[in-house]
Amino acid sequence: MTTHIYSGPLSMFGAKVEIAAREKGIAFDLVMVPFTKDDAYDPKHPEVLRVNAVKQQVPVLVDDAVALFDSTQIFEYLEDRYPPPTSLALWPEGIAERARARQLEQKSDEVFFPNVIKLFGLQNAMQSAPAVAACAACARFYEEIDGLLATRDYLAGPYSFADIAFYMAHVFADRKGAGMTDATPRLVAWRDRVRDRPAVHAVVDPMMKFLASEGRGVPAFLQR
Ligand SMILES: N[C@@H](CCC(=O)N[C@@H](CS)C(=O)NCC(=O)O)C(=O)O
Repeated sequence: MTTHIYSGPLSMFGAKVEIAAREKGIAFDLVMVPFTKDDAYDPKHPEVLRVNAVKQQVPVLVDDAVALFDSTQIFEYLEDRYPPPTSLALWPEGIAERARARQLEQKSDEVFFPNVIKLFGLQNAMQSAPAVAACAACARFYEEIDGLLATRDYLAGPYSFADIAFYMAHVFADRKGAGMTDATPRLVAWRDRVRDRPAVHAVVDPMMKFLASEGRGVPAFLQR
C-alpha cells in the first residue's frame, strides 16, 4: 500500500516531513489539502479529520495501518520504519547524541518557532514592542546555534531531523522579518549547506514558487 503524506502548500511542519521522507528515499504520494487565499486550511481534508480529529492539522502520514499526526511523531516513525543502513540515518548514533538531537528538534519547533508565529500577526507592526522582542528572541536563538556549529557541520553532529526542523523554521522566520544575518556566519554557512541538499530543494522550491506566484516575498537566499 502507498504511503500518503497530507500537507499544505505553505505548511512548514508538512515540509519537514516531506524532506525527511525524501532524504530516506521513501516512495510516497503527497496530498496537498485545501488551502485558501487567506492561508486557512479549509475545508479540512477527510483524512486529516479522521487521523487528527481534535487539532485538524497537517501534516498527517498514513502508511498502511499506521496513521499519525504531528511532524515530530512522524519523524520517530520514519526512523523506526526505515532504519539505516537501508535508509539514511536521521538520528545520530549514541543515546546521548540522539537525546541532544531530539532536544534541538523540539526546541526548534517549540522554543524558536513560537516567536515566528507571533510575527505572523505583527507584520503591519514590526516596530512594535512584541515584534521587536520576537525578532530579538530569534537573534538570540541564532547565536546559540551558531555557537554549536563551532565544533560541527550540523546541529547535532551528522545531518539529522534537527537540521530539517530548524531549516524550515528559519525559512519562515526569514519570510516574516527575522532572518539570520552576518552576525552568525557559521549558521549562514550551515543554511547554505542544508539548502543545497536535493531533498530540501525538492520541497522548498515549489513552496517558493507558490509564494512568488501570489506576489508574496521570497527570502533573498532562496531567490534564483
Ligand atoms: N505540532 C504540529 C503542528 C502542525 C501545524 O501547526 N500545522 C498547521 C500547518 S503548518 C495547520 O495544519 N494549521 C491549520 C489549523 O491549525 O487549522 C506538527 O509538528 O505537525
